[in-house]
Amino acid sequence: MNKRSTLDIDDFVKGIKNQDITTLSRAITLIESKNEQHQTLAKKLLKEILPLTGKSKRIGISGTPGVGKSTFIESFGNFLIDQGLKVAVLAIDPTSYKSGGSILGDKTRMNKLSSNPMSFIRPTPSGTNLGGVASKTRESLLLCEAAGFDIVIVETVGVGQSEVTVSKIVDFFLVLMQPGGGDDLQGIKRGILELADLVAINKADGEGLGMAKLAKSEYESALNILRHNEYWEPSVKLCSGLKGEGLDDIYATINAYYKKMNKDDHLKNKRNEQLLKWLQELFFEKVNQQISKDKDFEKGLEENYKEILEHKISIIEAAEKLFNKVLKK
Ligand SMILES: Nc1nc2c(ncn2[C@@H]2O[C@H](COP(=O)(O)OP(=O)(O)OP(=O)(O)O)[C@@H](O)[C@H]2O)c(=O)[nH]1
Ligand SMILES: [Mg+2]
Repeated sequence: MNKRSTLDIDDFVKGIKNQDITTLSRAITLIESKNEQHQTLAKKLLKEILPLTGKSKRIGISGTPGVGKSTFIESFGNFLIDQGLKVAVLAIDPTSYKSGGSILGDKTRMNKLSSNPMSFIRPTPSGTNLGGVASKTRESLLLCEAAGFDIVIVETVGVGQSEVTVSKIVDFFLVLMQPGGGDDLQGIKRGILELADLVAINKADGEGLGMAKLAKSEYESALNILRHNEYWEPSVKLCSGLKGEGLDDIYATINAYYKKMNKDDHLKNKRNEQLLKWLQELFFEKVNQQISKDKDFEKGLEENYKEILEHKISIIEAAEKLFNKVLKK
């Protein structure tokens, strides 16, 4: 078994180094697998390919359902390939972790891109928690980097949570907005705006152009208040994923961002901070898993719950008691 797994790993590493898409796809399946043997292999693989990572531009793209993400990525991906770049797209679909569904159907909306040998499109699997899904996405991103992709796009539907997680694994966060939506800048929209390194008002074509221009100035004012990074000022652009317009401007902005962030190691520092946060998150995830399995925790939870209901103890006292019982062992 040992010999076989060593062999497998060598094949995987060789394939990834040779930028072989089939191997990349199999490698992502391996890291997504819940099988313990696969997980051991996956850990080895990730360690082996780590020296090959770090060279891609990691771009997050988010926006509410129907804003035109798939259409935009189809256009933008092909635009990037025309510039001589290799493009990978990893798509996090919240419905997939809620319902167990898949967005493979989306590949049909990215027809030209998905059939281009310079591209790689991969939806994330269904999972039970966003942290877990994002963790796999992060590892998939590293695999894509090692396999020689210049740009790795992580797509997520902006519904309030997943985009925060994605912003922790990418360098640059592009938020797509629709015309006519600028007047209700609260809640989700506001939250997502805080993460944006660039806002693109999509569907700025045909009859929508006037509205898009209006939305642009509204988002510009909103960004003025939100400004979130001392090295980079987010701006607002117009684009049409459908017509393939405004893509060069967006690409130029992304390049300007990298130029600025690469100066004085800002990008390196950003990625290092992201690593630290991931380490913390993974650690707490482990602690969580461990405690959930703890019999004392289960029993203590029940006992304390009962006492709370009987007004014998306050909820804060109960939490402290439980903490002392389980964690101070
Ligand atoms: N006029 C115009 N319509 C667009 C544009 N981009 C997308 N659409 C239309 O908007 C609708 C939604 O586009 P999608 O690309 O599927 O949007 P999405 O954000 O991927 O949607 P979800 O996957 O459901 O979150 C489709 O009917 C598209 O044809 C655009 O640039 N201009
Ligand atoms: Mg879509």
